[in-house]
Amino acid sequence: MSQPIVSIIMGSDSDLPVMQSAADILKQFGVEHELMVMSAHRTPDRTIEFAKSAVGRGIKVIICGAGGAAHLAGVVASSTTLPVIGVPINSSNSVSGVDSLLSTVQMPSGIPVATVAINGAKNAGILAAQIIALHQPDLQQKLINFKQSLKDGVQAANDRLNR
Ligand code: RP5
Repeated sequence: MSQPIVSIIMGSDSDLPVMQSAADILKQFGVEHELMVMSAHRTPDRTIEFAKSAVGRGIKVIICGAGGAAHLAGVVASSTTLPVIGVPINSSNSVSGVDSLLSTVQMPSGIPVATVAINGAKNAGILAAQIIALHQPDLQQKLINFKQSLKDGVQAANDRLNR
């Protein structure tokens, strides 16, 4: 297996059904990634250590998913200069995910987290790929093809409606 350049981390393995979508789309684009469970609350030292060592391990983008009082993305962003993408998760103990959304998106000035929609792990993966593609023309082409497929899907829907 090659060196991962995107880390996908989540607060609990109960977040995996949502976060798997980020891994799936990165796999589709051929972007090497790793999946890990760590928690801002249950394993705070491990989380800070992960964030501090990510650049040195060759990671380029970090995707963080968490539910409830979702502090994982913010804590990671506090300890790295890498782009951090936050996925608010509607977990079983969550208030429809709005608690996670606000906990992830409402960061203090100076410590940004690029927050996607509640359970928006697929978009997090796409955004990570778009960041990586800034320096990878072959990946850029895959993203162009992907966006074209979305456009084609809309055209196909219109063709079906007017058949
Ligand atoms: C959060 O609490 C996790 O990210 C998860 O979304 C939620 C519930 O975790 P578990 O109790 O299922 O481990 O920290």
